Amino acid sequence: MSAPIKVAVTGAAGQIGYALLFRIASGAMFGPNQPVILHLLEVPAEKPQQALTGVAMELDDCAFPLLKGIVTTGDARVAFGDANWCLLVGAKPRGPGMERADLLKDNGRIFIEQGRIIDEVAAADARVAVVGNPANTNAMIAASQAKRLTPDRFTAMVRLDQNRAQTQLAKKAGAETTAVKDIFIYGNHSPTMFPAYAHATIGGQPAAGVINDEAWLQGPFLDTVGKRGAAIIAARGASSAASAANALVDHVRSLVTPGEVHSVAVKSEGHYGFDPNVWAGLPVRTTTPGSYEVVTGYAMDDFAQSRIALTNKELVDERAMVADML
Ligand code: NAX
Repeated sequence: MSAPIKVAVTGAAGQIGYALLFRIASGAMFGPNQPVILHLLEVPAEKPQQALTGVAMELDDCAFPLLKGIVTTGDARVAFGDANWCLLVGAKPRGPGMERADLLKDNGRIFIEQGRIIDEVAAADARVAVVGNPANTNAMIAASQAKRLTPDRFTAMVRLDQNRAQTQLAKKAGAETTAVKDIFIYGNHSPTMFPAYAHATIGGQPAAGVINDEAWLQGPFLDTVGKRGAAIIAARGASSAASAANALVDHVRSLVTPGEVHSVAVKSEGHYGFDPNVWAGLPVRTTTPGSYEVVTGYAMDDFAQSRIALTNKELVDERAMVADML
C-alpha cells in the first residue's frame, strides 16, 4: 500500500461533487492500492459549508478502506495545501440573461485566485484538472498564474464528450461500447467541439466504413455529442452530474496510467492548427503517471480542418475576452 495522496476537490457540495467524492474514496480514480486524503473546498458561506459537513458525514459512513482523512474548508489555501491533485469542479453557473463574456470574467476571477494559490501551496508534483465551465479557458487562466508549476500540469476535461461520442458510435453500429476505439475530441468543451470520427474504429475496422453514413456522421452525430449537455438539462431539469463525475474519474485514471491514449484539453503547441496558448481538446498518450505527450500525425481532411478552425476560433475569442485579467 502506498502513502496517501491528497486530493483537493472544489465545489465539493455541488451535484458533481456528490457523484464524484464517493468514487474517489472507493479507489475508482487512483486504483485499489492508493489511499487518499480528501481536501474539500466550498464557498465560505453557512449553507454550502453545512452541506459540505453533511457530505463528509456520508463519506465517513461508507467506512472506505482507502479514505485516510477528510478536510472540509472554505479556505483555498487549506484545500490546496500539499495537494497532489487539484480537481477544480466549483464554478459560478450562468445565470438568466447573463452574457458569456460575464460568465468568463466571473469565473476568471475564481480561477486566477485558485491558480495562484495552487502554485504557491500545492505539492511539488501537483496536477490540476478543471471541470468548471468554461473549462478550457478556466484551465488556461489558472495556468497563467503559475510560476512554479508548468502549463502541462493544468488540464481541462473533455472526457465526457469522448465518452458520449463513443456511445453514439456504438449505438449506431449496433456494437458494444468497448468495440469503439480511438474517438478523440478536438477543441473546446462546447457545442463547437469536434469528435474526429474519421480516426475511430469499431471492431478494428474504420468507424466511417462500418457506419457507412457520412451524412449522419457530419450531422446528427456531431449535433448529438455537441449538444448533449443541453439535452440532459431539458430532460432531467438539471445538468449532467453523475456522467460528468464518471468522466473525471476516467480523465484522471487515464492520466495516471502510462500508455493510455485519451482526450484531454491541454495547452496547444500549435498541433492540428490550434492557436498556441489556448487549451484545446487533443488526443494525448500518458507517458508516466500524471505526464503525457500529444499524439500528433492524425490526418485531417477539409471537413475536419474546417471544424477545428471553428472551435479554435471560439477558444481564441474566449481568451481575448479575459486577456485584460491575465
Ligand atoms: P453545482 O452548482 O451543483 O455545484 C457547484 C459548486 O461549486 C457549488 O456548491 C458552489 O457553491 C461551488 N463553488 C462555486 N464557486 C466556488 C469557489 N470559488 N470555490 C469553491 N467552490 C465553489 O454545479 P455542478 O453541476 O456540480 O457543476 C460544476 C461545474 O461543472 C459547472 O461549472 C458546470 O458547468 C461544469 N460542468 C462541466 C462539464 C465538463 O464536461 N467539463 C460537464 C458537466 C458540468 O456541466
